[in-house]
Amino acid sequence: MSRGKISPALPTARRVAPRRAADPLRWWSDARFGLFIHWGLYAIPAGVWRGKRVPYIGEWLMFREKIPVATYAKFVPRFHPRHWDAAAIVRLAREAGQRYLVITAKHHDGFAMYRSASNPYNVFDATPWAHDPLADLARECRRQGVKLCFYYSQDLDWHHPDGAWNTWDYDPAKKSPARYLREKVFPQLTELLTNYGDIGMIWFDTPLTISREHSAAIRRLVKRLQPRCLVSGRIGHGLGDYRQTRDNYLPPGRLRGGWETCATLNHTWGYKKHDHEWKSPANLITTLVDLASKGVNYLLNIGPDADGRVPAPSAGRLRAMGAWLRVNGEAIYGTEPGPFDYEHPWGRMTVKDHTLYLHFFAKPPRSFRLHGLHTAVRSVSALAAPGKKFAHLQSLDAATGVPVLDLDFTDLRFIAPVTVVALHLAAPPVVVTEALQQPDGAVPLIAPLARVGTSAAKPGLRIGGNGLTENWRNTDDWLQWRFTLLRPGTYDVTVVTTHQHLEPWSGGHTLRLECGDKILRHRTRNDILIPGLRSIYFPQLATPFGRLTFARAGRHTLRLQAQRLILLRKNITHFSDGGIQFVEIRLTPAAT
Ligand code: JFZ
Repeated sequence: MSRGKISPALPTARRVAPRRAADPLRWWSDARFGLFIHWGLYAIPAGVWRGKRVPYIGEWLMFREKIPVATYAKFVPRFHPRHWDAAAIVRLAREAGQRYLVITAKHHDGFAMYRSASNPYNVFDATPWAHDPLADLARECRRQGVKLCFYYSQDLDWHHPDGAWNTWDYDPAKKSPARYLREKVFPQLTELLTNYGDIGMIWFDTPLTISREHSAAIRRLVKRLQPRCLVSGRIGHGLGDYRQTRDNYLPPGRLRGGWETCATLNHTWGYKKHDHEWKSPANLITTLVDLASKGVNYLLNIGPDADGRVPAPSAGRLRAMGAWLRVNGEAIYGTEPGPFDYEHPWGRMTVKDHTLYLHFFAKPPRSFRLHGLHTAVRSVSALAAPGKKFAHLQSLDAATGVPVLDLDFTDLRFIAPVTVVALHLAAPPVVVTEALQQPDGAVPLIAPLARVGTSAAKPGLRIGGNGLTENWRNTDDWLQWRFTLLRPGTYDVTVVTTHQHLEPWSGGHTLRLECGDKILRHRTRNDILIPGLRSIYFPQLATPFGRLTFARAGRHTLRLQAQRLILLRKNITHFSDGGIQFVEIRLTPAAT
């Protein structure tokens, strides 16, 4: 048990949200892990067009090459997947530990992968296969106990004259979104929500031109036909039942509310015959843990080929994830995110009732220490060997009152890629909620832990739901942190910024950092990449800011403000506002 008095200045909180049985998201958040399937005509070209390999995601071929509708439709008579096996695909999802499945019923190319009575441009009526794969999946999902969900592109449609973004066949001035909804979207959603039994969710996508009114009308239709069917965040205008991050995005810390990251096993959603850059099973399992620790679902994709076959590397990786989940699944399914807002250098945490799970990404030291947990620990054991108990001791840091937990992992057997240790607590975890110095000396000052301030009437800068700063485009606003140091000394200061790897980096801004009587100024830069899971698609870019020396342990305040901004029009995209995409400030003990 803890000894001595806890410093009253340290903000603490019980970080486990009470689970409401009536929560419509409950089946989905408990599932944590789903299978995404992108399958359509684009599997025929498979990432090759006019003899050349295309560099972008395979299902965007028609748009990127501006292929006329009449030309693209020539794929239709060639679609005859002899190896399609719905039972095997649902079985693969189960073997992987994926408890819901989302398949493309209609992607942006406008081709329906099911028998659509309202539109003849569909797999049953237009191809020689003359078969409804979604009917197969509905049967198999019911039989095997996997939740069936449909992806539907409600805005972009490069086939229908009124769909968004085909401006090479059709005059944009003549497009009528209302007619598109009336002629295609509403009838097809009605078919999907009437003819295939209970549907767990409609996974809408890419709401780039749709009005709020139309997003709302679509939501009303879904809820009228199947009130329990969830609506994904990409229906647009904040009308989803949960929110989605950018593709393949890993947030810097714990997110609030329902969130999902959809991700690829290689670098494409639709099948590309030349994309062999498969992520490793270790990367995938670590990503699953990372996302679960932040309260984020992981929707991991396969792209069957034109014959309906699942690429062997995809299946192998999913099965490896399932093998890990068969041992450690209790630390993923039905869990809450970890109690701390920030990541830990050794791994991640999840919570279920009175159990705090420590997910180690590498063998922990024999003497392992955790800062900030108030709740009494009853016992400690590894999920892979529950009979073996590990010694533990709780105390308070004399200088700051921060609760400290020491664990003796002398005999812990580390099983790659992630070994899970369960802390059985006396109650749900209560932790210090402010940024705390970690036992390795680092202090993680991530954006969500900051208070936003301004010298203007009101700030423009805000902390996005995905944990990054948004609209940081002025010099009036600032971020301010309170944090606790257990060890005085000199620390290297690093500012971390990011961007989506296919979009321009908005950098070169001059930032001003103030802590005590010290002021540091530097221009953000993009030549120092911090390695790690997040950097694959969202490069984590380090800007060294110099050093800070702290004469005393205890609580400190640090402020970060833009002093000079470089705002370029080219940095404003559909997904980025061109401002500072700030991730965190890292304080790390300076090498003496
Ligand atoms: C969309 C599709 O365009 C793509 O083909 C695939 O289906 C993917 C899962 O979803 O791509 C997006 C949509 C939204 C964002 C990024 C990619 N976003 O909000 O950053």
